[in-house]
Order: sequence, then C-alpha cells, then structure tokens
Amino acid sequence: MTADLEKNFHLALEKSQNLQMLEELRVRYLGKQGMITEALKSLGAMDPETRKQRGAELNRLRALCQEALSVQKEKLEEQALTLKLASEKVDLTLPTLALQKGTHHLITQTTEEIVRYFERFGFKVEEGPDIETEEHNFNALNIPPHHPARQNHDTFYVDAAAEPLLLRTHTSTVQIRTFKKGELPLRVLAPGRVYRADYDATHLPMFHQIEGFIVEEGIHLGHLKSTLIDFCRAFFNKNDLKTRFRPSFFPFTEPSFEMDIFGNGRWLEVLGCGMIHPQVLRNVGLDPKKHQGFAFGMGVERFAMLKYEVNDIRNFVTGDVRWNRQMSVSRAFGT
Ligand code: 2NM
Repeated sequence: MTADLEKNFHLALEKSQNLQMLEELRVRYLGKQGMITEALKSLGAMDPETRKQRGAELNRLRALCQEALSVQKEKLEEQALTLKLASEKVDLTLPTLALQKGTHHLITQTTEEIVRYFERFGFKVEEGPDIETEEHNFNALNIPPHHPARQNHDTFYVDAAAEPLLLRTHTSTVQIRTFKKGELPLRVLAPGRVYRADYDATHLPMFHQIEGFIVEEGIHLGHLKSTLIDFCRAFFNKNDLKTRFRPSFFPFTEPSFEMDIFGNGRWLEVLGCGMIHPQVLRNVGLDPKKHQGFAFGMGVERFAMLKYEVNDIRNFVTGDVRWNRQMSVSRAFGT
C-alpha cells in the first residue's frame, strides 16, 4: 500500500516538468485532502499495532515526498531563471537610445564658412526677397531687354501682379537694393537662394549664391585679385593654391573675369568677378568718376562640391538623412 503510493509518486514526479505541475503533485499527495494526508487520517480507526507500523511508514513517506518535492522545485526554479535570463539578454553592441544631435545642412555650413571669412575684412551680410522685380534683377544691372537670361526658359516668372515679377536669378539684386540706401563706403556680402530653369548632375533649379562687392575710393583690380586669391587659399586650405583669371563677360562688370583654381591636374572654374560697370554705378546714382568697386559671385553648391568631394549636386536636395549626417562633421575653419 505505502509501496504503491511511493512508486506512483516517483513516476508522477518524473513527469512534472514545470513548477505548476509540481505544485499539483504536492497537493495531490500532501495537500489537506492529499493521498498521504488522508491515509494518515485513517490511522485512528486502526488497531494500535497496525497503526504504529503504518504510521511510521506514512511519516517516512511524507518526509521523503517533501524532500523530493523541494529538491525538484529548486531544480525547476533554476531552469526557469536560466531561460528567463537567456530571453532577456541585453545586446551591448546595439546603438544606444541617446538623443541624436541635429546638424546644419552642408550648404548652410559652407555658407557660414564663407561669410565668416569675409566678415573678418569688414563685409556685412545683406539679404533681399526671393521674388524680385525685373528692375532689380535685370535693368539696374545693365542686362539689356533682349538678353537670353531674361527668356522664359531660363527664368521663372511669377504670373500674379500687374508688374512682371520673377524668382531672382542671382543675388546681385541685393547689391542694387543696398546701393540705393546710399551709404558709402560699402563692403557687402549677399548670400541666398537663386533660381534658374536648369536641372542635371551639375545644376539645380534652386541653388545658393554668395555675391560680394566693395565700393570704396581707390578700389582697383589688384584688390579684387588679392581678395579672391587669398579667399580661395583659405577656403581650400592650400597656401600655394594656383589660381588664374580669364577674361569673360558680364553685363554688370567691366572688365569681367572667370577665376579658376588648379586642382587634380586641371583648371577648375570657381567664380565670376569684375570691376563694377560704370553704368551700374550710374543706375544707382553714383558717379563712376568718383566711385569704383569690384564684385564677385560664387555658387555655394559648387564650392561645397569641390571642397567636400560631392560628385552629384542632387545629393543636396534628396533629403537622405544618412548623407546629411555624413557631411556634417564640423569643418569650419577659424574655430
Ligand atoms: C558675378 C560676377 C561678376 C556682381 C556684380 C554685382 C553688382 F551688383 F555689384 F554690380 N553684384 N554681383 C557680379 C559680378 C556677380 O557672379 C558670377
């Protein structure tokens, strides 16, 4: 009788593979109505000799079951813990949830780099609207009515007002607005968005320009050349950077030049410049006999592409956060 109980208990114990099954087993044998408990209760009805013998057997069996259950419980608890730890394992190689810092776009960084350089020489930043009049964008700059830049396929006209309006094609409009305020002498830098009907690997319909000019007594071509040579050497971090000025044409400068730098075994065009055309000075009420000045204009995208080795201008506008982040290491010089 006790031997059967013991045998069955051990069989059931072997099958108890989790803590819940083990608890059910304990209740079945040792609970208030468990088999061993019930057997112990039935001892009272037995004769003293049998009671003594059965009592001893049942007490031994109860102690044995309690011991076996506690050993098995400890074993199962340990197994459960090992499983839990394995499932909750922390992968220390994963990136942290720390706040990602934002950065400025490469165009903003490059603009600031260039502006910071010229500010050291007293240039002040001026800004103007993106939507301009033909007067500011063309007429005042000595661009004649039939100049190709004025054509619909080159310039975005705004079809809303009585007066023709357009998206400015250069930031020279800001220079004209500044001249008209009439304060001299002037050293001005005009960074901003400009628009032209162009779109391929080296042209965007919206891009960024920085134009600069000086109007001061006695300004001559030597000042223009040394200013721009020094700037390019500083910007490209190359003291012996080779440069050259090629004759060119702009309606608003005379003489006019394209400036090239030498890099990777070839000449690269980087900006346009010249002495401000006497007619432009007259247009804003200045006497070209008394006032001279130089002006230059550069594309921010072009400078950023050359310095940071960007091979497709469209990278600036596709909005790929990975690219923006890769290009946003603090590179500003002078800091
Ligand atoms: C360029 C090239 C040459 C320029 C001229 C003027 C102004 F208004 F002062 F006459 N501003 N910018 C200029 C001159 C711009 O860009 C390629």
